[in-house]
Amino acid sequence: MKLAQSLIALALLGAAGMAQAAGNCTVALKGNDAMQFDLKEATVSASCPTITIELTHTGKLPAAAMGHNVVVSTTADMAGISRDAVKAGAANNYVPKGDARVIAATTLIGGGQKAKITFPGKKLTAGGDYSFYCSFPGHYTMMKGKLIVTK
Ligand SMILES: [Cu+2]
Repeated sequence: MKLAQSLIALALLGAAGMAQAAGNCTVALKGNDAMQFDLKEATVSASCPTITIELTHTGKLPAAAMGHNVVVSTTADMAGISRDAVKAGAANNYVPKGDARVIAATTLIGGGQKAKITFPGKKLTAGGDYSFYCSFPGHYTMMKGKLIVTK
């Protein structure tokens, strides 16, 4: 009995240690037909080897009418990228091509679809001012959140 308890305690300690070492490396985000994300902020760690952002469109409208993506950039670059995104058009998922300001961006999806993007944590700096947002024309003013970056 005592041995079993010790083993469980050890297992729990091990799991907690691993979770801490991995940091917060995944963000799961939902977008809907009312032009809303379900999160206003998310936290990731710059020490993550890989950060994953998963977007689920929980609505029913097609991408042409209510398309959503997730773009990550500094908050300062958000408005400029969103402006250029309109010019890039749907064929480019409303993401300016080869734009160094874009840290990460998913494809554009419609209702019932999912998109996922991964990028190295080292592309972010702990304590920096970052945002995630949808760059579909007219969406970023409502569909945005703060990306908090820890060490
Ligand atoms: Cu959108």
